[in-house]
This record gives sequence, C-alpha cells and structure tokens, in this order.
Amino acid sequence: MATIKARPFDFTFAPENAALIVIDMQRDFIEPGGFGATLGNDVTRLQAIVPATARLIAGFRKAGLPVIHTRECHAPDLSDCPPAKRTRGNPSLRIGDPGTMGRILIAGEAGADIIQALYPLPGETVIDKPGKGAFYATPLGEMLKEKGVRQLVFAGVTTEVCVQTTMREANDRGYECLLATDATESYFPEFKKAAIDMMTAQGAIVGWAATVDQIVEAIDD
Ligand code: C5J
Repeated sequence: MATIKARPFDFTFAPENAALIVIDMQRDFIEPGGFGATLGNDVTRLQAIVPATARLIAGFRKAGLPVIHTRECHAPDLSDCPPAKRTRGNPSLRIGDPGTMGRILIAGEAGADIIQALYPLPGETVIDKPGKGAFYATPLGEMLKEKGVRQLVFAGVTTEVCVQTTMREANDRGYECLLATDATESYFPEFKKAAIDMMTAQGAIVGWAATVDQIVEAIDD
C-alpha cells in the first residue's frame, strides 16, 4: 500500500490489485490526417502527452502490473457502428470512409492502430471498443474480474470523451479510479480541466487525479 497525495484527497494505492488502462492512443486521434484531425482538431496537443504516458506504462511494466490498451474502432462492415454515431462529425469524412491512414476508425486499418511510441508488448491486452466507454460491448469487465483487479489507473485520450466515459463506467462497477493528469489530454484544454474538476469533485465522485511521477513513485514504494 502507498499513499498518493491525489486530488481531491489522498489515494490509498494498492498496486497488487491495480491495472493501467491506456485509452485510445491511436494514430486516428494523434497523428495528422486521422479522425481527430479531420474534425478540425489540433493533434499536437495530444502528441505532447506521449512521453509522460510512456513513463507511466514503463512503471507498470517494470512492476509486472497489467497494462491494458484500448482502441476505438468498428468492424469493417460497420455492423457495430450505430447510424447515430456515424452520421455525426465531419460529413465529408465519416467513420468507415477512406482516409490517409486507411478507413477511418476501422479495426485492422493503420489509423486505428496504436501509435508506435506506446505500442503494446506481446501479451498485453488490447480491447477494441465500438463505444466511447471501454466496458460497453467488450470483454473488459470479465477480464478485470478474472485478474482480481480493484483499482484502475487511467491514461489516454480524450479526457472528456473516452477517458471520462470509461472512468464513469468503472466507477459504477465498483473500481477505485485514478486519472494520470499529465498522461491524458483533450483537443480543448478547458474540457480537460472541466472533466478532471467534475470527476474529482464532491469527494471524488468518480475518482482521483494525480501526476505520472506521483503514481510511478508509489508503484516503486
Ligand atoms: C473521441 C475518444 N473523442 N477516444 N474518442 O471521439 O475520446
């Protein structure tokens, strides 16, 4: 057990029961020409968290703790992409349309893959998810139960969309959730701040927040 001076109050970290979930660090969100960029976003904001995210992943790997990666993507026939999702966004480049890195957000296409700098090691779990939350329509919940995980550390993009949705899903399922503030980012700085404020408010109503250094030091304790 280690104590992390987190927001909004100390987080009692039990690494032996913890896993890291790295949300959607995919080329489609982070590299020029991907889904995020086609929606008019500045992807350099997301690129800036790559070194801190790599340090967090390295800390978990060094301690032999589970590292789970997610990818937001859909089946090639789009059977898992509701029209209500597909018909929003950029009308000239929708999910499933051909982009510069293959079909946008489609499993198996180059753009849907995880960026090279954070690439999963052989044996690490990669969850493909059709929704914003990583529990919806995936085996994640069962897998965490099997591993006896009770605490989840979160990193990835974007803070207020897939990270926040997954943290809320996890919180409702009884996990203690800790967000690594410098290993998550949004295309909109004000949304990142608001998401962290909302989740940590009211006595950690969704969870806690701390920096990568704080979390890695606590793993090493
Ligand atoms: C979005 C995500 N923003 N991974 N996906 O569409 O946050």
